[in-house]
Amino acid sequence: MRKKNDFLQAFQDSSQLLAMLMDPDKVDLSKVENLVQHLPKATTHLFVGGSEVEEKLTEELVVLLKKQTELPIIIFPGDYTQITNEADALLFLSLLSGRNPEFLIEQQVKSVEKLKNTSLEIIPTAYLLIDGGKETSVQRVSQTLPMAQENIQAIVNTALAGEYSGKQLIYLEAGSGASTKVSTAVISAVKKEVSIPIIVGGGIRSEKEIKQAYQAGATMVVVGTAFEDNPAFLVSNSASTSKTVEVSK
Ligand code: 1GP
Repeated sequence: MRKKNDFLQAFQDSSQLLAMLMDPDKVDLSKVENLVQHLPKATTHLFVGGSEVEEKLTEELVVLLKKQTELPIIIFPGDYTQITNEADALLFLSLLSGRNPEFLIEQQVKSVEKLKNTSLEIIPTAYLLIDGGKETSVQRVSQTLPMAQENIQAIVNTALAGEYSGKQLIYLEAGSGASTKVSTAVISAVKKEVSIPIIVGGGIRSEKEIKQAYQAGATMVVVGTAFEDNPAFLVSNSASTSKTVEVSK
């Protein structure tokens, strides 16, 4: 039995969702409890996934997280092997910014055997890689080029093509560790034209940047690297006395 639309519903119920992204390849499983204890208070969801993750690691992390938190866990897969029924929902991504059939449709076809009897809520998601100022792992693994931030019309048209194809969410991705995040100009231009909710991630490191993304039109912001480096990053932005928490490998 597939789950009801709790994840999508969250986008109707709130205009400011915040997901912390955990890459199973980077998280030290023995420190998950500590990691969960230091989640920013505003966190509404956990994303689990990475560009290249050894099979089974995702499931192990999800199972551990489930023991520590009731936050919904969403699979944000770099490839179909990361899909696990232990999570609550799956971003069913199509990399619409690129022209590599492997990430437009082939990975989706490969995932079908895992999904036929799944309990995961499956969310068709238009995934757009936007230039983050440096080569990111999404670019390297997908062998596609990001869209230029200046090419706003092409980004908007690609997002609209996603909406017209039935995607339920638009994900504007600058890439993990991006030096330039998706600009507010890009977010607001997409927001103006599309009617489905927008997720923004890549290179976002502070509360100020999270707020800017919401103000521009993102309904959900995803933070990975800043949280990996220091789970107390949101606190440390406002209180210089907070301690760094060691959690990664
Ligand atoms: C989620 O890939 C991003 O969309 C995460 O990026 O690691 O830079 O936060 P960061």
